[in-house]
Amino acid sequence: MAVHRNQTSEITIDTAFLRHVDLGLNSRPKFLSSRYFYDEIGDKLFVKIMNLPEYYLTRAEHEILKEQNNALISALGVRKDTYFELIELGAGDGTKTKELLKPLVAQGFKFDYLPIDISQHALDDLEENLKKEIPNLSVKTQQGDYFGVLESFKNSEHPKVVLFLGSNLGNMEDDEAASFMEQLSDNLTTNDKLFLGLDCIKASDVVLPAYNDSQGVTAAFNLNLLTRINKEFGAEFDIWNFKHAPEYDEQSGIAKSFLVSKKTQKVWIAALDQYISFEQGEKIHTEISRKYDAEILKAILAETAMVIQTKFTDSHNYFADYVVVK
Ligand code: AVI
Repeated sequence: MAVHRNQTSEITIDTAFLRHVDLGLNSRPKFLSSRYFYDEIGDKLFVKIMNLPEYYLTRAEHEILKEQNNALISALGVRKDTYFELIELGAGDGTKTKELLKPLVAQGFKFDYLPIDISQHALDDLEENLKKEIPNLSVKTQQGDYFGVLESFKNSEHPKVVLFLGSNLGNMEDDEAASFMEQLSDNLTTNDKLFLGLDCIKASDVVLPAYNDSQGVTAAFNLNLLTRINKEFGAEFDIWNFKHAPEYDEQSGIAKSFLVSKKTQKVWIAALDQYISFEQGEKIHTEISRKYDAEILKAILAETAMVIQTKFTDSHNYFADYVVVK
């Protein structure tokens, strides 16, 4: 079992994750959340995914930020004589965000860049990199969960621009995305703007390869969830007995990833003191990657006070960045 030691050197396990494994693998159909993809190995695999030829999302959004940054800056309504806070949900490696940060600094806008992430490690790496690349940028990293940190800015008298890039919203079911947006809206005022990056609904022959790349990196990313359960909970998954299987429905724009059991098998999970049985061909649903159009986004925003102000797309119309206001 993975050994996590706390400050008093006791061995700890992630009990929320363990409860989730118990619930998900004892349900019919079985499920596990993609939230748990991102351990140290998962983070590295995701960086590899973003650089894969088939994974068009990152390149398309990068193109929008790079080629249209002046139009973006005016749509965000920021002014050179008014200080603002540029808050990013999820630190990432900053590659795309730099395309916005560089012109803002070069044109003399007054702002602090406040990336929020649960991982202090990710924030430290980003801060170090930004110090080298954009020395005049003021970076104030915020470790914690998004809403905890946003809450602390709620009463700030300065306008805020909140970035939520990379189609991260797409990893939520629609009802979850709607309540996420409601919470976000509650933390924004009419002076604030949300800059939201979403993958567009498009043909299956573009979407599916992005989730089933020829080098097998996405398969390794999905299967790493079982390896993680092995390490953290003393489970005995043989990952060769499972295969990565993505699906995409062009009509709804919903991509889903599954792990499929290649045979009838029982898998021991020590921390649950339990065997989990699998039929041959039985699936574990591990991820949703929803694709959007403006109508779907409007439906998700329906219960919030927010509306779409502007939409930017890349040259292939693969990806869209929306400016959303209250
Ligand atoms: C982080 N998220 C938006 C990615 C996506 O496209 O759903 C995660 C991912 N899963 C497989 N490949 C990439």
